[in-house]
Amino acid sequence: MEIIVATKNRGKIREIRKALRGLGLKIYSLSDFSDVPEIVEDGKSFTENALKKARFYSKYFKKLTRSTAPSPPLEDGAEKRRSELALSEVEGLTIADDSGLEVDMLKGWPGIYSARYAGEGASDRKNNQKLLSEMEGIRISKRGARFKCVLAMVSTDGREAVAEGSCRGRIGFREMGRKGFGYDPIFMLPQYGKAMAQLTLEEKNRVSHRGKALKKLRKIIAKFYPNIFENSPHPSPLPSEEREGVRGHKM
Ligand code: ITT
Repeated sequence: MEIIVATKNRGKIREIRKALRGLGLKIYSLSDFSDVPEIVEDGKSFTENALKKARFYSKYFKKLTRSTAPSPPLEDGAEKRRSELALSEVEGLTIADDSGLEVDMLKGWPGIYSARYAGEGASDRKNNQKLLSEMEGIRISKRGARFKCVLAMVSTDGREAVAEGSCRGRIGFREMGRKGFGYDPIFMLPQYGKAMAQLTLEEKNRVSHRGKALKKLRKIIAKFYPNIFENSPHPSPLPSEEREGVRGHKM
């Protein structure tokens, strides 16, 4: 089965691919396709934005697969991938992630504006530096923050679900580590004595907001499509009696 992860954020894609490994899914991201339209993230919450992205791209790819279905496969690159999708799409899922950092001292800011905290198109570095300077002089006990992630899932047959995860930590005093992305270098995990950017991908997925949401998402996928787990070499995350079809699911 095909899954489209509706993001171009390479950090998110890496973590999502890792967490959904072993289900026999073909995972594409928006970077695999050319000329994909952008959407405005104008929702008032992570959930609104995640659902908006998932619904929009689900519709977009459904239309695309229909319109490209009669054409033969092309040579290579994105166009070929589009054709592959058109040829094999029987059922499929679009997943979108909206996430961000909520800082206690800043009353939950930057929250849904995390990607553009230091301005439209700002780099991770710029966002981190802005936050560090905003937090200058604030003592450690007042530097609490949490990452939040909402994953929205829309299937081609119209079913929808959302899964959430959060992770508490503290804003550090300087950038540490080179792994991960976004605010990871300044997000400290007291239980590890490390910044998120110092964790391996496996460690991050175990404790992070996205990792927790993805764990719930695997269970929702198992309920939506019990067959993919039966065909997979890895065991289903749910006992068989729990594997029933669900509609409009929230975890
Ligand atoms: P898409 O909308 O294409 O998915 P984006 O990067 O614009 O990509 P968001 O609108 O969800 O994604 O913004 C999320 C921002 O929050 C992201 O750019 C990071 O700065 C931050 N963020 C989210 N998850 C993070 C994580 O696991 N580690 C560090 N920063 C994270």
